[in-house]
Amino acid sequence: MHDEPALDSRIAAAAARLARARFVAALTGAGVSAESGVPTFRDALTGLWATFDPRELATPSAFARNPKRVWDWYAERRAQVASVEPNAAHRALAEIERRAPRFLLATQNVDGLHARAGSRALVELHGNIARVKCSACARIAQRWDEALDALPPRCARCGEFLRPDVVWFEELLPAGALAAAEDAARECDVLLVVGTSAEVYPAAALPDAARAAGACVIEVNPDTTPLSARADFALRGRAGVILPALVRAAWPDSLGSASAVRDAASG
Ligand code: BV8
Ligand code: ZN
Repeated sequence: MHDEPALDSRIAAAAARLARARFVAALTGAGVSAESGVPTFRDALTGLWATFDPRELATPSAFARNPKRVWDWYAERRAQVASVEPNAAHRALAEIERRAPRFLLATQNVDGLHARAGSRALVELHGNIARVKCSACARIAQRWDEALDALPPRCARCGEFLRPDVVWFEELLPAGALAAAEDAARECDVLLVVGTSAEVYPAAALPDAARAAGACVIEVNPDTTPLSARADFALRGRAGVILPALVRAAWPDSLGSASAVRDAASG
């Protein structure tokens, strides 16, 4: 599968660190969902969104300027996320959670695919696209799947617009999630950094916090990122291929599990 011997031996060396780790943490970005068919942030927006930079749409000011446009963008993303399945990378991270003595997964993704793959020790740093909350009183409304006449709908309590329960640029992350991710970065033995361009803060500061605390940083990404030169292992390839290979190398008996066999087969 991996014709570069170098990559196999680096996977084996990284897997050895993973197998003996007391506490494994992971930070994921849009790249981990790419093989499920969810476009990453850097993949140019398509269709009627092609003219927008996602960072333009994911801001409080964009919502204030044109709530319907922002709501429509999220409604389209929500429909897409609901139509796809977790992939081998999501499943491998759920397997690592089962194997490691202690584990925490911090994701920047709002697609909910990690939870659907079975991850439980999980914090969503940027919220979740399946939840809706009031833009004023923050009451969670869970109404997005109803046929909605006026878009966006209004809060039953205060009448203000509802919005996706995600963190927009210039908004603070959920304090608990960020604190849990920062603690894990400081205390873990191994930090897996998977499918992120490591450019959006404060999430992008977690790998250096882990390195500073002596953790082994393993990056999985087909491309180089600002972090690659500082990672202990920069494993070049798609997460849906590299992560199952890491699991098999770290826990050879995991080969027994059905998902590992299926992943091996899917290659
Ligand atoms: C805040 C939710 C206080 C919404 C998102 C310090 C320095 C500079 C700037 C700042 C700073 N601190 C704060 C800022 C400002 C800003 C920021 O970081 N700006 C950046 C652009 C420079 N941060 C904020 O605003 C944060 N809030 O700081 O509040 C404050 C208050 C007022 C004023 C200032 C500060 C809030 C940030 C959160 C924003 N919300 N998402 C939604 O999803 O709609 S961010 C969103 O973009 C994602 O969640 C993610 O975080 C980011 C996209 O990055 P990635 O996930 O990494 O995806 P990307 O497409 O970029 O890359 C994909 C990668 O996958 C690539 O590397 C590719 O090679 C790889 N890949 C592709 N295929 C695969 C693969 N890898 C593996 N396998 C594959 N198959
Ligand atoms: Zn309200």
